[in-house]
Amino acid sequence: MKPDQDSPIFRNGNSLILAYDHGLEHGPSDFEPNPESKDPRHVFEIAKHDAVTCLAVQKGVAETYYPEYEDEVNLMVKLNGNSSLGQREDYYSPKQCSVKYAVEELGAEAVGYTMYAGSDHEDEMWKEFREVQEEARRYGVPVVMWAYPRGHGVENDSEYEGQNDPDLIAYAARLGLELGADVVKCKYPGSREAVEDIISVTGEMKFVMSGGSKRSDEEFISDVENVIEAGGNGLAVGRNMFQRENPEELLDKLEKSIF
Ligand code: FBP
Repeated sequence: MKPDQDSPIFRNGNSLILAYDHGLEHGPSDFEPNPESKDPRHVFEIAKHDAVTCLAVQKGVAETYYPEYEDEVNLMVKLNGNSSLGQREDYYSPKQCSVKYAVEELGAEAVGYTMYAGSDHEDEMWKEFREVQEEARRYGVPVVMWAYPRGHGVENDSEYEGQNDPDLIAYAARLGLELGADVVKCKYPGSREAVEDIISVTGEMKFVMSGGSKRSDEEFISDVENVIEAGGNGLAVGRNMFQRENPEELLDKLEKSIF
């Protein structure tokens, strides 16, 4: 069963996903610009803002902190992830949590899964994603694919400049539609026109922009507005929120732009 548009992670069809899995993906150095963000409660407090349609965290953070916030925050459990410490021949993001555990034990309203298109481990990740997608359908919760073209298949292709190439991002995004994601989250491809090109191949699936490293309010809002004007559906943002001292000001502005 495909989840309906009434899922709480959508508001007027759009989403602002606050992502806070950086302690796993990048390590505590991401918290240094704003040490308050070391404490998950600080980010759960940010997620109470009306503009935030859900907070995406890993299983351990959800287990410990979500019970205090379940009445005020919608939870997305990120099912896989990888640290920057592990050494592999190519990109792979192992799964740590099932959809069943995320929904039944943690109270998730949605699940997220990273897919590295072009990695030597693509087949393995497709298999894991198949299980995630089919289980999510049984529970009626939306599946968000973090869609990144990364790995030997991408780097070795001389036609492509790498993971920021708009054509490659479009291919990774299209995989989301083909494999049954409800939302695809991609790096900003550089312009409104490039977002339009990507969205032209993603059908009914929703498209949200990935926040990326911290930049000024103006630059950030301009990229988000380009995404919305191109027909996109919002963003998944981490560092541009929790590395700021007053993320509420930016959230107030983004609420107007996205919804
Ligand atoms: P940011 O807005 O900080 O980029 O966070 C969004 C996110 O998808 C996080 O969920 C994740 O930790 C991070 O980006 C991964 O980014 P990358 O793999 O590019 O380092």
